[in-house]
Amino acid sequence: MSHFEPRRLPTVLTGEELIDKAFRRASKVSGRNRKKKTMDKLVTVSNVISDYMKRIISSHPSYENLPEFYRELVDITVSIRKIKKSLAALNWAETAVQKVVKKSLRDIKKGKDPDIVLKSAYGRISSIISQIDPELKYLNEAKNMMKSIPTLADEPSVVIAGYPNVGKSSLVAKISTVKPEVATYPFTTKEIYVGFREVDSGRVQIIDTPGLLDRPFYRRNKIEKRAILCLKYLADFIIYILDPTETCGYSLDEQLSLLEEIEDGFDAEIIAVYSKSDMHTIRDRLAFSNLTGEGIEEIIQIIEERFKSLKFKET
Ligand SMILES: Nc1nc2c(ncn2[C@@H]2O[C@H](COP(=O)(O)OP(=O)(O)OP(=O)(O)O)[C@@H](O)[C@H]2O)c(=O)[nH]1
Ligand SMILES: [Mg+2]
Repeated sequence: MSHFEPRRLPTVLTGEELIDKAFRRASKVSGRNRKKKTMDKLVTVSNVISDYMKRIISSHPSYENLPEFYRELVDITVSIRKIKKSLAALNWAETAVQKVVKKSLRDIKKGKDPDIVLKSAYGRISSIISQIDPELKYLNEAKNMMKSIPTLADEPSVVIAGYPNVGKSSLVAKISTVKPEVATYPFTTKEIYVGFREVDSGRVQIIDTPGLLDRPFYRRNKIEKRAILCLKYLADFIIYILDPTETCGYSLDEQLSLLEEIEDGFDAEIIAVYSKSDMHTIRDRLAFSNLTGEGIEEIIQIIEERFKSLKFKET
């Protein structure tokens, strides 16, 4: 799907930490000639800051070129506009520091007192870096928030969807490699979890999504929007889980109404199944239980069948 790995974004230092790092490195510069030594110090500070800014800037993808799924998912999680503004500020600071250093080197060459030039350069560099401290902090926050964004492979995908608390994550844990958290309250799953399953014809992605309520898109919270993006962009096949016991906290009618909307609103083929079959005897659809294991093999069979004909990429 893309090589964007939000998990790999580096930690971003605060302004103070970055200044410390640069000045500490410069303090290690040795030499007998005071003029030469001071110039080396300045070059070191400039290099440390330049390298650092470039590393942070290049760790971010070009957001316009990301696949739509990622772009929308990133924008739900953080603000792409704010990230871009922050990166532009880092770029500005990098250039500004370089200018200060170049000017200082010229001044020393011209015969100004190296100690005085160095002191004034350090002051100006500190002030430039403190100016972008809010941007550095935002980029670090963004990095932490983006940790939850999964890296998806361009592979056939089954999306598990349904109302909150109906047993989606429990099923995903049973039939795939990922073990999302399971709990007795709704909206336990807030992010997208990606597990895999080997089928005869290759590997299928099994995607656990946050619970959805039956309401218009504009009223949905961030958590629900993540599920919608999976249905819209990733699903080759949707398994929609209905909890007829209503112990999830929502009526079967509400759950059926959302099912209809998903059937109308998305292209992917969809199958609806009943969960918690250990608690009821309704069998007008396939019913499964994560507790007794009833119906689980059938669900796996359905996935096998569905993906038999799909072309798998060579890996
Ligand atoms: N009796 C019974 N309880 C189940 C079954 N599957 C899940 N549960 C219970 O239902 C509750 C919700 O399970 P989850 O797997 O977290 O449900 P979810 O749909 O992922 O919930 P959200 O992430 O909040 O949307 C938990 O208390 C589970 O133990 C089942 O087959 N039978
Ligand atoms: Mg869940």
